[in-house]
Amino acid sequence: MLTLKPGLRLYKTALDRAAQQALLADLRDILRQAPLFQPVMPHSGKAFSVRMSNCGPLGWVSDISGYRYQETHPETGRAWPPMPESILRLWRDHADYDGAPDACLINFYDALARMGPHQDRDEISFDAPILSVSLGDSCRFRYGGETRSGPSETIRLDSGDILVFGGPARKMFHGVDKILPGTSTLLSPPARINLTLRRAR
Ligand code: MD3
Ligand code: FE
Repeated sequence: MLTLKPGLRLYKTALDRAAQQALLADLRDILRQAPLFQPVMPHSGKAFSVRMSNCGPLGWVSDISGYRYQETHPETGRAWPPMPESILRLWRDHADYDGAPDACLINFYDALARMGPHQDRDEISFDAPILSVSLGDSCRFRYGGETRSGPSETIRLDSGDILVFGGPARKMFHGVDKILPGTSTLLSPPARINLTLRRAR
């Protein structure tokens, strides 16, 4: 475990190849029931380059009217699939927090997808950490301080890495600058999947 900043912990290759494949099998099951959707930005309606789905009691969605957590898939109208034990275990083993996550956002990146710098502030409380799991292609991940344009650093995230953002790191700006296409053979065709486990309520 590496502490990158106060509250920001990196567990390099927390999942070995077999664990990554087992988690991926669970995700394929989830995505059959809750297909990836393409969120759009509030107000502008401009599409995200990242496609998304969720599992757990609550899922994060974005549409023309805003960002929010909701209990159902925006297109099928069905409840999100439950969080599998494989995901709950990652939280228990790394989050250092009493209480289970109630939302797991699944972000799917093709070679050209990115996520601009932002803060995660749609959760009711900031006392719980956010845990992120990377699968598939590596990316250049940017994280910084309290402002969008303030000083920032980049690290490469590889398949199987886990990041935990708690305490003073919970409100930091962060984003995905670039996918490094073809750096992993886990997914075919090559892509990156990121899971973020949260307590939304
Ligand atoms: C730092 N996802 O879904 S994960 C997101 O790789 C998001 O898909 C990126 O940012 C991705 O909101 C980055 C790392 C991450 C997630 C949540 C955070 C970093 C964070 C919350 C607070 C601070
Ligand atoms: Fe985020």
